[in-house]
Amino acid sequence: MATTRKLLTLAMVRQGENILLGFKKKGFGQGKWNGFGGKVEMGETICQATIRELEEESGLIAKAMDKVAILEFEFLNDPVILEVHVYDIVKYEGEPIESDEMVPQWFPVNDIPYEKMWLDDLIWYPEYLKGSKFKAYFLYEGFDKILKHSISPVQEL
Ligand code: 6OG
Repeated sequence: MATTRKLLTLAMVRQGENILLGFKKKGFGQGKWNGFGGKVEMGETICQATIRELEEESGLIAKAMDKVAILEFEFLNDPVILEVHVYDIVKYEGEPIESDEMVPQWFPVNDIPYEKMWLDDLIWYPEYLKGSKFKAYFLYEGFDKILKHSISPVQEL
């Protein structure tokens, strides 16, 4: 089966012991808490898409960011591979505001609502929270079961 790749972004906003998550009101991942992001559009760099999506979904304007991970998602019997570029937002301006897509809320890092998040988050968030850089791969069957995964630390992304 020929595969196609879709490039997506995911912005993580952390302030000390708290992390900002958005409750997805519609679209892919509806009903789940997640970081802020979406598809990279034609003519746009991954960085530009990360900044645009963060502002559209949370109202925050990224001023400095650091790429921390590349996540690859494959779904059984689906030729589309999602390649998600994850950025830690090191500096930003503005205050979180609700958008059409997301309701932002701060959570203590030791009380992340994993039961209402993608299953993969339980696997890679601890690495992110430790400050590691990594690449990870997940094979899903449907949206609620991970058949296979791997995660490996990297020096640079
Ligand atoms: P739109 O399609 O709404 O962007 N995303 C995932 N995030 C996590 N944590 N796990 C997954 O497992 C994900 N699949 C996609 C990428 C979708 C947003 O959701 C992220 C984007 O930030 C399957 O434009």
